[in-house]
Amino acid sequence: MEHTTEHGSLGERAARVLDRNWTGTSTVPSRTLYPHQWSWDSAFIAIGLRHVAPLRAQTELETLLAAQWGDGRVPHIVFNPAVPSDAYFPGPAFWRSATAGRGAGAPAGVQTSGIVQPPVHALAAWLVHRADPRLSRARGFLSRVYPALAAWHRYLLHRRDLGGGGLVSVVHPWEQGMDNSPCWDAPLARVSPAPARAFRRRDLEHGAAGDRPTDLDYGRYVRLAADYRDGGYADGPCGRREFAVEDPSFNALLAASEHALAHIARELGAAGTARHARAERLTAALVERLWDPEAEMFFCRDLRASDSLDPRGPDGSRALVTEYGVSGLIPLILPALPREVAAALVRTARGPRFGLGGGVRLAPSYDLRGPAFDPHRYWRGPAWFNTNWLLERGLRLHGERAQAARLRAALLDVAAATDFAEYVDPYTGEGCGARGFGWTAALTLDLLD
Ligand code: 2M8
Repeated sequence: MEHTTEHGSLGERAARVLDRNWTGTSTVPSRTLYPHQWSWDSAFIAIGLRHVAPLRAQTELETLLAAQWGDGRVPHIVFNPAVPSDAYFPGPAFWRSATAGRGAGAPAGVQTSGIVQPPVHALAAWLVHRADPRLSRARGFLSRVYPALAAWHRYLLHRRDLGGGGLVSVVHPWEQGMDNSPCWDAPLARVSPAPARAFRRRDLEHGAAGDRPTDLDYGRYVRLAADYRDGGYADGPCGRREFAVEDPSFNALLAASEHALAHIARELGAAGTARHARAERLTAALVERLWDPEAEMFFCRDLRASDSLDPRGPDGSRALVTEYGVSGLIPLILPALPREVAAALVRTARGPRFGLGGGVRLAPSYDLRGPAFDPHRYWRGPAWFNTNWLLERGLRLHGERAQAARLRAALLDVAAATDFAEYVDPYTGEGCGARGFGWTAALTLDLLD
């Protein structure tokens, strides 16, 4: 498809979206639905911004890291004080970071949430540096962000290895980022929802109810977040959570970012060897704990389901949630993935569940044949640009050039046709959710480069 219209080239249109979403220090995912700074959105946005505004890309990451907590966590939302506090739910009055998070070292000068999101930031920082190394060196960009990124990874690896097997657990579906994925249905079913009268959703003022999570989902999100907050956002043994899941995508992104931290360390004159080794250990732990060779898929591990099971016995596998979410394909981004695992994942991506071999425009967020598949409901089927961008990278990394090129072309076509939609129907490419969405525009710029 030709990407130039009377409104300018696709790259110019994408850059204009990022200009409109820029607040002066960071970029909002959407002016309407998400009017603050989101953690993994900012990482993807920086990856695109680096091509058109490298200084802004560096600032994007620096702003986020300035809100880091003393214990190393990078909060999933940094609230913009200029936006009315009830514009988004749950807002600053719900999270109460400065008070409830004091024990965990929440910063005093900025209001944030208390949960995290996938650690894409070191990967983003490295890519941002490489786009303009002269500017980066002149500003000391890497030497400023490196300690914060190292502390962030340390927090995840030391405070969040709740299963004790070398992988990080998420304690809320919002942490993993694919909020209402069917992968969470079983672990969430144990959580008693907060009553609907206890909160007021704001998302439905900007998005169609049929494209968003249900009220029951929200009740459970609110319950989990409120319990975590009321426990002072503590993670250690006394902070035992009702929901604790090891997720393939979250851990794969941590391993990819650990490789990126190794590159950053080397650029700064240190040895990166230990970090590469850690990334490889994470990759090995992913395969050992989450890979199912018969299914040819990575699955989530529900730590609470395994509580009653002997983790060494054959029943330990029952703790795997055998739903095919796109999260299970994301480890394809890892260079140290065993060759046969990578080949099997490519088969799954091309097969009938994800359709990349034919049948869909973009890979869905969930199994096309799964019982819970819904082509329009948020993370229960629609195709998203960040996950497809990661798959494109993974396919290229493992030598699947033609498949990657087809996916890249489809991403650009769909982004152009939907005015940078938040997510799309995987079959038709019809846009859903917000338009002028931050990471869709940013990753378009990255693919165009
Ligand atoms: C969505 O999540 C937020 C909560 O964090 C929401 O639904 O209000 C998810 O798609 C998440 O992955 C994304 O980072 C966020 C902002 O784009 O929106």
